[in-house]
Amino acid sequence: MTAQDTSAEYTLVLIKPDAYERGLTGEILRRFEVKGYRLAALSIVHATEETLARHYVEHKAKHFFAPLVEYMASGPMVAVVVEGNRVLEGVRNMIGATNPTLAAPGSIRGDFGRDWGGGPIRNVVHASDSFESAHREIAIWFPDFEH
Ligand code: IDP
Ligand code: MG
Repeated sequence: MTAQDTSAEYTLVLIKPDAYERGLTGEILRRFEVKGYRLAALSIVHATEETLARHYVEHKAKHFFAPLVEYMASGPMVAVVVEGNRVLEGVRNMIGATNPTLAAPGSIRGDFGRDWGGGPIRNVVHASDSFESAHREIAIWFPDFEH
């Protein structure tokens, strides 16, 4: 918890393999820091398909599940826990819409993502969408992190 925060709230962000490969990690983390959030945990990880299947369990039945897991396992990425009051809402707002072609300019996906045709949507980052998913996802990527 930072000095100005009245309660700790955490979200899980993944800087997806294409963004890590393109060298966007520093720029994306900088945006969270200048917004005023704190980076509470950080790790570079090449995820297994098993871990990704746990992470994306809600999408298991979707047509894009297998290509999504394959894309996310295609190279190393950065996992981050971001902290601050209303950080879940704030970070979802900062990353923008799922489809990077439609994500608003100024958002992370809007500024750094685009459509590459076919396959899974490569949209630069993941962020938890609720308190419950943040709790579950942080436990997957940072099992020792107390939250
Ligand atoms: P989110 O990342 O904005 O929360 P979700 O609906 O949870 O979006 O989807 C998880 C991820 O699956 C997306 O970020 C994107 O990479 C991929 N994805 C979502 N919908 C589609 C689709 O219709 N086709 C291909 N890939 C998709
Ligand atoms: Mg989601």
